Amino acid sequence: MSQALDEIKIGGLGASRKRVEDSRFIRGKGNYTDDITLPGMLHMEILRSPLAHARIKSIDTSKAWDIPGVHLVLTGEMMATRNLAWMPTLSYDTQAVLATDKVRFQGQEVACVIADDPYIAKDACEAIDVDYEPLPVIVNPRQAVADGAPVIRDDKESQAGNVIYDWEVGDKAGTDRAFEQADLVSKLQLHYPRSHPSPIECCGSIADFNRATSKLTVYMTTQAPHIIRAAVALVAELPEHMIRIISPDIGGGFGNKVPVYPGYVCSILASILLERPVKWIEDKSGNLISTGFARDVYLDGEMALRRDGKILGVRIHTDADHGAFFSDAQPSKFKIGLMHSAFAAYDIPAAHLTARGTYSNKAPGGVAYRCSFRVTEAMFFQERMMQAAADDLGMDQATFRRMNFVRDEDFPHRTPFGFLTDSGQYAKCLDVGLKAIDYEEFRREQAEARKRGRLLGLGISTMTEPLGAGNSREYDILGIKMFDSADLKVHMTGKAIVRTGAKTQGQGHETTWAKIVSHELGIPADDIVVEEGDTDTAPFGMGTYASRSTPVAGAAVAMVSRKIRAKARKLAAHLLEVSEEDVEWELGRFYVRSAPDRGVTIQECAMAAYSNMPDGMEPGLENTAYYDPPNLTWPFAVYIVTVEVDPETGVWDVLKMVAVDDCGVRINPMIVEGQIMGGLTEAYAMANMQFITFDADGNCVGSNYMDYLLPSAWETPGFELHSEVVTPCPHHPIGAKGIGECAAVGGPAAFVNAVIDALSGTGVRNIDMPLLPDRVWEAITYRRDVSGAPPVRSDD
Ligand code: MCN
Ligand code: CUN
Repeated sequence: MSQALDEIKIGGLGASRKRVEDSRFIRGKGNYTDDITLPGMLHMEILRSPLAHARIKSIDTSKAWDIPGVHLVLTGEMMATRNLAWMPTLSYDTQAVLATDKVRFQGQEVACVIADDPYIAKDACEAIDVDYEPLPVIVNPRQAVADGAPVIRDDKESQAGNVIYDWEVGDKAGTDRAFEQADLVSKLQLHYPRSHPSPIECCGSIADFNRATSKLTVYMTTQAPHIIRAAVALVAELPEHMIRIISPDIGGGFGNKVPVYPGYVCSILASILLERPVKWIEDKSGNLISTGFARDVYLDGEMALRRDGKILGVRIHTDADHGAFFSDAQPSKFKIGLMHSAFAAYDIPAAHLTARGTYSNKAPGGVAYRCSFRVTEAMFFQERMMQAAADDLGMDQATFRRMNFVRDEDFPHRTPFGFLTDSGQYAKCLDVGLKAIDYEEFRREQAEARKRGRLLGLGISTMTEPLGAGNSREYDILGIKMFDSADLKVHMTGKAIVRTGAKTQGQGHETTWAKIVSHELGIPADDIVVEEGDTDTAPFGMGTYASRSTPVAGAAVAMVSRKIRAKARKLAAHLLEVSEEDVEWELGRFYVRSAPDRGVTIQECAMAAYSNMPDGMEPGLENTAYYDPPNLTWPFAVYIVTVEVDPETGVWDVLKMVAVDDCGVRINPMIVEGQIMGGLTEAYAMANMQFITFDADGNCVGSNYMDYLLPSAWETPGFELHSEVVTPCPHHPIGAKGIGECAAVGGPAAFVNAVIDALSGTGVRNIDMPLLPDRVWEAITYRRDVSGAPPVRSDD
């Protein structure tokens, strides 16, 4: 008779366990970087450039030094004496820590002051006198490659112009042939604007160098503490074992906290020089103008079509504006991230993508923000192109997608750009979505409304996202292979601690990793504590971004649990006095095959590991697993939205939105739903209201929260979520696929497609995001596409 535990009751897989971390967050008891105070701690503030491009003629810091309470004023010149004026980026470029020769974007770090408190430091920054000689400014790729364009990176000897890379992937000849055979070629051009993750907590660090022990401890807001440790070791030439990076609670990352920022480096150098802890907490505008910008890509594509709707081939050209420094974190093999995941869900014989990256006088930008290395742009373009092609063919949007989907029986499927997708039920997800939105009925209503001058629209977007880099064969950052790890220690009373190389920033790892251990070992989730983010205690890992935690670190948690179970089995055999082969496992308990009533619990095995192990067995019940996934995981989703556009004002409202997400096995359904809701909210904000761009002088327009709007519950529409389609990942130990970014990746195109659909018949093919009322109004009134590409007029 089975005495197995009820997995849902103990909080294992499938249980909608409340997030354990929330009990401290909602009580205001979180421990964020800014909550930490160390004895003798000083405070650092940064002076930023008001100009986008200018030669620095001189910097006079004498008045700042004279202010009582100032301990140190750092400039680029001083950094240069220690070879720290420049630092390497995660994409094999260099970035100025503090400007020496020129400033290259508005908001660039020019000097730092370290003082008794942040107010003195701020005042002292204002007392620094910088003499700038303005230079011509570049704010888009067209200007970057124009004849006579100023060379932004004249610091690099090998850099002749402003092009960072020219890159291509796919089958050029095959694609050319597809276009020759096409009955119809559909074209689309658009700009995916800059967007900013804007986590509630800004970036910051507290560096604490102890001369007596030579140990450097840095508390910092980073999504990838081990990469930072390696970077500090290499840049500051400190021994790696003497560096401890602690990433405490993080108030949202969303990609903003992946890069290495000058503020971190300056606080570290200041602490080494002053031998005191130095705290730097970025202010909101500093965060918004200088860190972690995403997107800024011009996409120009065309699709070769057969009259019956079959897609024969796709060509895409991308121009990415990276700002002044190429500082994205992305796998080194792929210059434009995973942009070539575009069209992975569709069965397309041939495709070719060319990509060019250029410098501009804007803050470093590119990869970060809920995107798995530019998948956001890829899926956005894909679904906007699908809509345009269906319209050009005069075909129904749903039918056109369904007929081109990779079919369930065709997995594993090689995408036209070379990825291997392994599972999914695309048509089924679409059907669930169409039913939920009541597709046929809406189309009828839409036609009726049109007769009365009302503009209703429906937008479909699908996305399949490659989540979980590595495998290590293909994916590395700066040569460091992408795998992850988990370390599990079961104490003698059967309670446990699990640590991983990932770093939660709000995703709920403290809740979900415990559930995986529960699922594998039957230890109740409440008996397991999860810890991440301390490089002295956590096993080496590449951190949390690209929704890689569940696919990689989560898999490592399952694998280390299985190692523990294998040892516990030996202990059980010893306790039950039978041979190991006679021992069976059920959740939480080993028993004798021939006598199921005779058993021992996992907790009894744990006690034996410390008190009664068999002769010759190593004591203890602990282990570590490194997991190198065989493939990425490929979640799929369908998002459908209906809108009404007011033709008089261009204002549009969401009528209904449905989301069908298939992320394989859901570890914690409630957390998955939270991730989807959050992602859809961000998608809505990007599509509807978030405006941050640049004028011709390189001034950052929209660099405040009056223009760059963070949606609250008030303006966010309701979302209807569907979870009935579950296609387990064939290679993940528990069948899970990533989910953290899906809705933000696939969501934006659904909104834009809906608004464009509402305008059908006007000839408008594209309005660049955000779809602000004036842009929609302009499109309706003048029956023309509306571009949002910079430069904008500064009074916009
Ligand atoms: N999960 C699950 N079942 C699945 C998949 C995931 O229960 N089949 C759970 C996971 O165990 C985890 C959460 O959902 O608790 C997200 O998992 P995953 O998809 O693995 O993503 P990561 O944990 O790697 O999170 C990264 C992802 C990224 S890249 C961005 S950007 C983003 C996002 O998560 N930043 C966030 N969501 C965020 N949510 C919050 N609150 N804060 C951020 O900064
Ligand atoms: Cu691209 S933002 Mo998330 O991968 O940290």
